[in-house]
Amino acid sequence: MIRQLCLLFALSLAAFTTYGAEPEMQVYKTATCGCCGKWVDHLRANGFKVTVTEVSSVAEYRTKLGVPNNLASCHTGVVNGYAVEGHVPAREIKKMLEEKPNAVGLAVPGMPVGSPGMEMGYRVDPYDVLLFDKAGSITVYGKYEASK
Ligand SMILES: [Cu+2]
Repeated sequence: MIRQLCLLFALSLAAFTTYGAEPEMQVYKTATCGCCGKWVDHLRANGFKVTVTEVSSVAEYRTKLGVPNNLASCHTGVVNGYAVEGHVPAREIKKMLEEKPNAVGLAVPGMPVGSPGMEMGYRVDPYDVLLFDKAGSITVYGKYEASK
């Protein structure tokens, strides 16, 4: 009986630790980037454990992580080996961590108004969340419509 209880306890503990684990994200941004900080707040509010490194230029980290220049934005991050470029919503990042696609990462190129960290009143510009791979192919992973 004790043995069984111990096993049960060990199993539930294991389930809890894998289930309750927060995804850990490393973010590279410049010190003066306000919208980058707001995006980090968005990630933290959605259960990500974020470590921020302030750098003089994000470009070298972007290149190192394999993000193509035409998908560039203001900050770059890495979570579970995936690159995350720009104002990507937590929803698509979680979807990627769950589905584990064969890809380099996600990007929201530029800085669309209304994306997480880029809020400006009620205005929302349409934008796509893009999944990109090593071979250079890009697919739409999430779609956000403009506000009416
Ligand atoms: Cu930005």
